[in-house]
Amino acid sequence: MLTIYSDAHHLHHGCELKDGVLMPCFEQPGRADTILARVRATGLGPVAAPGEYDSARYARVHSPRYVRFLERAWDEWTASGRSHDALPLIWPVRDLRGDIEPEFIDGKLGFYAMDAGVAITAGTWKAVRASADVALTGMDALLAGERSAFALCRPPGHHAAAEYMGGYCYLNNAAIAAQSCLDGGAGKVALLDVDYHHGNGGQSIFYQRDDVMFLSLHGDPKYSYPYFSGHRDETGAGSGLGFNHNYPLPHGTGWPAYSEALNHACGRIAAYAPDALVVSLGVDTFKDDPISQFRLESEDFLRLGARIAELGLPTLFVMEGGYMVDDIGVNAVNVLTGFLAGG
Ligand code: OKS
Ligand code: ZN
Repeated sequence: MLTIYSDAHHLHHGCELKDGVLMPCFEQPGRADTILARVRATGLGPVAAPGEYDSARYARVHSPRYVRFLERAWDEWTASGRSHDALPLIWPVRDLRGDIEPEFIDGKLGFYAMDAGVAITAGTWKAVRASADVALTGMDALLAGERSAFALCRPPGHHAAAEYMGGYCYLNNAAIAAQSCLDGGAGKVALLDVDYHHGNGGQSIFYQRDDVMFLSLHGDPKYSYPYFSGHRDETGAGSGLGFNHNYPLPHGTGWPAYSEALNHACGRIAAYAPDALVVSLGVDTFKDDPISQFRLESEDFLRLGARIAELGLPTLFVMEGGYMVDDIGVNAVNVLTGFLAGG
């Protein structure tokens, strides 16, 4: 399987507030380095650099003003005299004015964010762009006839919606790739999110559409991030009604219950009969993940990949979450080798 990877992710390494203390993000460069090392050690296949794409490609699923905000945020932050990470710290909740974009950067940060887990640093935009380009390049490989590809994206993307960032995500790499597939001639695409956290960004972007079916297996939002999205009754709206499927699962979920939900989701994908599948691949469902509550074992990731392969679809894997444990490389690549063995 072809892997797309860019070193530019090293330019992004921010801080987050964890339990009231400012510390380096769990979402750190070592994650992608460890996965790449495992791709090489297992001989998964060739590793290629991404092409460069016009930012209009990102604006197929994001608003142009949001893309411009991301591009300029660091310069506006430093122009106002700051030099440490920019973090959003105020949000237009409920009856506040969410309809007027503030002019000062501190206001803009909150306007374009769902939480504070999105540090913007000097290298963030370059890394974010390269990550989206990794996904676009992977999709181009599929459009050129590859059965599968692995977009080793960092930073991740599945919490980012049309006009906001959140949860370590800035541009929604998987959604950008799914849209690119449609723009390249596909009629229908399925987006399956197996990260521990609900893929609220992909859900939001495609909620009213029937040309992308969105499905997510995740920790129940009653007690898992992102808390305000991912319930079972979120099934789409307008012509998208019936094309959004959430599988919230309880703390402690292991392979038996997980695979039952996965089988159900795969059944829905098969009935939808898409031209291609994009998988938001998070491996924070692992038993030892430091911020998640499922109990998948390393071997279960082989089974996960094999089940996805049974769909027989051209498949792009887009890297999302999974945190700094030595096993992150083994677990991510197990999904891919399981897919290759199963398909
Ligand atoms: C704020 C950021 C919390 C983000 C947690 C979820 C990240 C993730 N401290 N999403 O898939 O893995
Ligand atoms: Zn996650």
